[in-house]
Amino acid sequence: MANKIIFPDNFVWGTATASYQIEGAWNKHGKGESTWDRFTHTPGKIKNNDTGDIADDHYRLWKKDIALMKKLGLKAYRFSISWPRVLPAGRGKVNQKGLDFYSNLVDGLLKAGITPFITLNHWDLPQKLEDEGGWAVRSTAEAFAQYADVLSRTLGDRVKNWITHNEPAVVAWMGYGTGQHAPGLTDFSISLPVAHHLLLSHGWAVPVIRGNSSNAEVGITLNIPWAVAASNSRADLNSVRADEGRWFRWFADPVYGRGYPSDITLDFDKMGALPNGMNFVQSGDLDVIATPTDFVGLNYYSRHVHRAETPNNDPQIVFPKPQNPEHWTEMGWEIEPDGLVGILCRVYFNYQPRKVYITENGASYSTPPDAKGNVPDIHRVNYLRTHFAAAHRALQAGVPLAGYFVWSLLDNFEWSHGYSQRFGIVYVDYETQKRYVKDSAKWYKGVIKKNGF
Ligand code: IFM
Repeated sequence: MANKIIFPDNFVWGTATASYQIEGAWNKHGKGESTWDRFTHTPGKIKNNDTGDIADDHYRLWKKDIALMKKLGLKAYRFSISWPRVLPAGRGKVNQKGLDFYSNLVDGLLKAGITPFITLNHWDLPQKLEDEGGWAVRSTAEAFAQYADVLSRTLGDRVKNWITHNEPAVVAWMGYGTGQHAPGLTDFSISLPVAHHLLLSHGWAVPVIRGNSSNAEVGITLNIPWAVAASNSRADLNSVRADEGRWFRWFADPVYGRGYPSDITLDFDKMGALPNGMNFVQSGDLDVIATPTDFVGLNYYSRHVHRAETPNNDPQIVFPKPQNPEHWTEMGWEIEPDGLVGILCRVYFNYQPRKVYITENGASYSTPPDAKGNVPDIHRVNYLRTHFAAAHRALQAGVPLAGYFVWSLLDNFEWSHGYSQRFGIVYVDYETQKRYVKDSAKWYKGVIKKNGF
């Protein structure tokens, strides 16, 4: 029999969600329009033209969802705030009903014994701010600091764990560079100031939150794949360097006081993304961005194998056709638990964050409920088991891993894939909004209870 894997006392076992992916109520009770509302309401942007207008109807069903979390024994819940629900114009007048929603949610969680972890920006920027230039302009970073102030002043007495941004790389590169995400722009020369203003706003928000919330811990969540080369050829190795540099180091290096990585600056320059150099970086900005944080959140899902097949050796990830659901999730993402050990060790030993959380990890499988209402999502159980074991190996190697948030509590709106991908440990019937606890959730409940498996 395999040895038991037991996690440290007080290990934080949670699940994560994001406002636009679950809340619905896109125009209720004074909420302003977000960039994701605008994007999904534009035909042709999202698979099946799905929108988050209703999503999991969590705005209405939040009490039931907390009861569900309590039943699963979750210790913590990571959720994000819809900025335009609280500040419809992005700054200025507060929408009290929107703020009350989150205040009640926090009270409900605390009453259920669940620790709230708030993410301030999980991508749904107020459209009003986008109309003024979005993340490409510095004033949006200033507005973010005001938004952080409103939230931490109101909830900071009860919420002690704050994440400024979720995966800023995705906003910058996919929202403004490739256009697969809102606001759907396709200009890398805009992406670079976008990335900078996201990071700057993070740096400005950290002391604001600390000032409003005594003993608060503040961090940022970055996405990081396990990038490996298909061969030892210079081109393949270069592809790994360029891709992980663009997706991870471009954000982690400045947050940890190293400034922007020069090799990637060169890459951006070569691709014409820096027509005016780095003129969006003002004096003192890099010090602001490097404001010390309490933790880093890492989102890990998959391994990326790089083969530089394109004529100009652009970073290229090889995605062979998914064959076996034990090796590939339905997103077509390759499963590699060892990659989790790899990224945790790499980030900790390289950047020395005070603490690390896995703020997202999970798998998309569409397993439906059977006639009895059970959801036998065995592949997700295997995915989680092997990744939890990997996280434990990283702990043994000395990584100060403090918690693990499974993505996601509920099946939800998976961005450009609409509702076609299901990441939840709880199945959602979108017609009836009925929730079905999947086998993975039942298994996870046991892990939390035993603090291991
Ligand atoms: O659903 C997303 C989440 O919003 C951000 N990280 C990756 C998840 C799965 O694609």
